[in-house]
Amino acid sequence: MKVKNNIIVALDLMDIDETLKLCGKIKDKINTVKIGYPLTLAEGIESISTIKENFNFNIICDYKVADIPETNKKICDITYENGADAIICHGFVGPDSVESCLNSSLDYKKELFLLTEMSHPGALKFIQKNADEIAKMGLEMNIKNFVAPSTRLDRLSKIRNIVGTDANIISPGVGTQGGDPKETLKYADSLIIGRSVYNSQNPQKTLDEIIKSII
Ligand code: NUP
Repeated sequence: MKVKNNIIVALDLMDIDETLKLCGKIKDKINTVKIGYPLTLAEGIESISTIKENFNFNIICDYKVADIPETNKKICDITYENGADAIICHGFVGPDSVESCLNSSLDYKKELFLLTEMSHPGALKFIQKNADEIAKMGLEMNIKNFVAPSTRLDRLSKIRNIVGTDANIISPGVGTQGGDPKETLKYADSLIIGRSVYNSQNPQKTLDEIIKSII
């Protein structure tokens, strides 16, 4: 997946018309978006194909898949069938659950991102303690795509060291959560940016400023 300008916009709006309006404004600056439960639960799984048909963006479905293997397979299969180019799954559930997501991605010739450490403060309590092991597990499973936080550059850097330079890391927490775009791109391949863009009065200008700041 080639991410234009190294920016993935998180479309966490809960209305498809507003989402499409936003996509129209930013379509020349980016080619990859991420949708999650907010839009999917509000507007249905057709949100994926609606965005695809209108803008032909790469679409990452941030469903943080975290169930037993059999259920993970069902979730991933239906998400890829509906047009997702990639899915984000959780790693803390262990190798069998992640393998089920990976096999689904291979069946559909699509991509899978493994979430290692999360970006919010609560991640310190449980997931940070196991994030290195989660990243190592992904590497051993031959997973190529990872998610790691822009809010803790030391941790992002550590996860980069574990997964290696060949891996693709996308990093949330830029902007509203405090992460810095340029610093984050020292370790990550792409930034995930939500509220700073979709809550902006002028999303194009906001993206232009971020793009200028990372060159
Ligand atoms: O660790 C994570 N942190 C995070 O913020 C993993 C994520 N997938 N996200 C998602 O990235 C979050 O659900 C939201 O869609 C986006 C960040 O949005 P914002 O903080 O830029 O608004």
